[in-house]
Amino acid sequence: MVQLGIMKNNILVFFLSLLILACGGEKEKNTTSTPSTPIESKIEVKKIITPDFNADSAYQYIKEQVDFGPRFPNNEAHGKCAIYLKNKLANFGLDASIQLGKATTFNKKEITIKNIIGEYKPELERRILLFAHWDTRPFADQDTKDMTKPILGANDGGSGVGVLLEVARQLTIQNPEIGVDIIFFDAEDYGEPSSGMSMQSNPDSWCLGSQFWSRTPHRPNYKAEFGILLDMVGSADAYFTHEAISMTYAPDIVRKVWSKAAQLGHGNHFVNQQVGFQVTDDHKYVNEIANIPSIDIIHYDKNTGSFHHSWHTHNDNMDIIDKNTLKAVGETLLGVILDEN
Ligand code: AHN
Ligand code: ZN
Repeated sequence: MVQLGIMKNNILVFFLSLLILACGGEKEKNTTSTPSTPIESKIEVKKIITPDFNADSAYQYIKEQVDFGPRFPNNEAHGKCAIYLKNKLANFGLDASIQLGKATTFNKKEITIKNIIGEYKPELERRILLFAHWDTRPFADQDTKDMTKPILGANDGGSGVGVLLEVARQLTIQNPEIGVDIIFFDAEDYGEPSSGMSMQSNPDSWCLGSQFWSRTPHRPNYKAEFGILLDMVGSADAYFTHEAISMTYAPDIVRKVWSKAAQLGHGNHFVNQQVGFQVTDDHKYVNEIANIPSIDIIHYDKNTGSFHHSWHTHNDNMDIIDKNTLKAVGETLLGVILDEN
């Protein structure tokens, strides 16, 4: 009996040992016998995530601006829209303020500048600056009729702001750990009309709000790692090329933004092409006076070598705004910000 007991035990030990060996063998196989496993695990596989950006919201924010009517310095709609924009930024959880300034236009009008500022995570040192102008042109000098009447500026004024408002909303939802400042510059579009052969008689008559802010930023010694300007980013099939001032001051940022766009499938809008197109726009002053390397995402028309055909005409209304373009720009911008996170 005793012997049988021992035998039974021996058999049990034997089978147990087999089991342990089998399991151990399996384990070893997993860790050492397939040499490709540890090497593979060292390769960082970066998933390309398409950030949430709601083009319907951006479209709605453009429409709400346009519904005020033409919005140029000193007019009533301009005052109302300034409050609307500040409240939007505040409601999305940003620290919102209006910077006031004075300027004289090319035609000797004294205007009050209202730059609208939203600070996301103002306590963080590392910051990105996003900007667009929010004022609209007080005349339609590129039109053939009603040239002295102001335009609605759905694309030129409304579109960049609409996209940035939706970016602001998404920031507070997606909560990246990087500071972002959103500035809507005033009085960009009060510049002297070009006459005759000269394309630009007085470049410094444009961009009065960004010139003012660049000399006296909302915080003394304000710094951002880089800046991105949106201008006329709402038309169907918008075509963005490497603008020349952007390439002079911030070529790395141009490459960063255009490659993010390509990664997200928006290479049809963000085209890797430099066409000698140089635009006196808000980024010029942010680069040259505030010393923040900044780029301009601005529509370029291949056929005319100018802007969208609705530019500074009464055709610049909601009819030309396209949600696909808003989505392409918004996703790209958010993608760039989240990569800095
Ligand atoms: C000039 O025509 C000097 N600058 C074009 C910048 C602009 C006007 N963007 C929108 N409207
Ligand atoms: Zn304009």
